[in-house]
Amino acid sequence: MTTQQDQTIQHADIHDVQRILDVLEQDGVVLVPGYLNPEEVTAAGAECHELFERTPPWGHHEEYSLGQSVRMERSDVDSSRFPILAAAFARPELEAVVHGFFGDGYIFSRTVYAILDVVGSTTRVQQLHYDKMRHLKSFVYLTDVGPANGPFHCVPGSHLLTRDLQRDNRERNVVPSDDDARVLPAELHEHRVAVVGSAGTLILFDSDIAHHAGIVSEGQRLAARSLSFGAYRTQTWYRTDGSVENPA
Ligand SMILES: O=C(O)CCC(=O)C(=O)O
Repeated sequence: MTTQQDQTIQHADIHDVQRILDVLEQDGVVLVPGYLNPEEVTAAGAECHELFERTPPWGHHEEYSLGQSVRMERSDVDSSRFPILAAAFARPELEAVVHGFFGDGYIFSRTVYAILDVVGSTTRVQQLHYDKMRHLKSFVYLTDVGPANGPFHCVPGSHLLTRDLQRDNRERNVVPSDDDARVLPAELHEHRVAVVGSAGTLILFDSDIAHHAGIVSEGQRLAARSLSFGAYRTQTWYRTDGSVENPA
């Protein structure tokens, strides 16, 4: 069973950094309605389509069954051609959140994705999971997202459980496998919340939260997201078999 978020996902203003940090610590997810205004939403949407259709050399098409996903490093983004996307993930208020979340040495909005999900889009992240390498995700809806067009789902509070599950690994710089990151107590499925919101809404979430990508049954969902990390991301990380997962 899935519930709508009305009572479950807390809202905050992007300038209220302390409240955002408090809610992230407690719930692992917070919603910032109106992060982009309607003009910015329209312009960001057009920039995403430009990325899909005339992909610059620094953009990488991700494997996607249907729909689109283009990944890029923010430092590569040509801000004269993609001004709104470049600015959306570089805002000082957002950086203040990332700094408060990770402390010194944080890596701000390093990687950015533009994503179009349509009926029939399938990806592995549609299964309930947490992310192998912890990060803070800034996820902006660029279309209105209701129950049918692929709302992000998560289980508020579950980041505390997975943080515990990964404590030993993290002390040893070990990342779990994709399969390990899908081993979750069955009851979590019952507590998933569908995060609906209007275009321009920002969802900030701790990637330790149990979550899955939206599944579109009608219409489509356009979105963009950035990933921010703590200083640990510059260290070398290993798979459980001892091979290097992320070179420093
Ligand atoms: O596309 C979504 O709804 C969110 C997917 C995502 O960020 C993830 O699975 O890590």
